[in-house]
Amino acid sequence: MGKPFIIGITGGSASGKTHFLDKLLGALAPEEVCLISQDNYYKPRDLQPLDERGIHNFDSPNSIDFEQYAADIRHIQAGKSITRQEYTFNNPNKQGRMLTFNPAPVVVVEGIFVLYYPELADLLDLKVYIDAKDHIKLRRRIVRDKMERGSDLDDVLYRYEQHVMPTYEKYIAPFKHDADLIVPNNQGFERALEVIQVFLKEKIKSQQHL
Ligand code: UZR
Ligand code: MG
Repeated sequence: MGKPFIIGITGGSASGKTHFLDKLLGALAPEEVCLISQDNYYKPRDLQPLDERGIHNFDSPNSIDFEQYAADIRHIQAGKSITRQEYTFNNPNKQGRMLTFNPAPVVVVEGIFVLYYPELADLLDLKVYIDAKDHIKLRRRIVRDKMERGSDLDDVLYRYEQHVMPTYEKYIAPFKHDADLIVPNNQGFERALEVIQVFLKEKIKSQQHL
């Protein structure tokens, strides 16, 4: 197998990164693609930064073990498998499963800081930024945090105003200009998704001839 093609997906929280990836991966065979999500590189909770009220700030770039993340991506790039313990969102007492990632012709690297850290950004062959209006992200975030992550509204709004937005303005939005493609996702991303799918399928095909 030749060198994998590494695609990075970033954008603000609740911009639709995970949803975009679900669709993208759904169009490829499991052995054709490997997703290494930044979510699994949160540091253990006792090492994550706290804000002035003593609340975990998951949106600080320091909450991520980006060195291990970059090292693991390089491993995959070199054709080796990696294992990583799954990060259990908002459930510190639950032990995450051990996950194994195998090399594949397409490797997807996804998370809010993948363009911010040069160690990560430099590994990417294509950088995609998913963009949505702030009020749409907030709406999605309220719904998601309630449904999937079990938070109450005060908690969601506190985090959004104190952590999510400041991080977005400082560490995410300025890097939009480093992206190769910006995908608007206020209503949907169907056509952009199709373009990227076709492109990746071509990449996979050309890898098979190496
Ligand atoms: P996306 N996050 C949690 O809710 N719990 C954790 O243990 C770790 C992270 C959230 C984090 C961030 N913020 O905004 C979001 N908070 O996950 C990033 N609060 O994920 O890009 O899918 O929105
Ligand atoms: Mg996500």
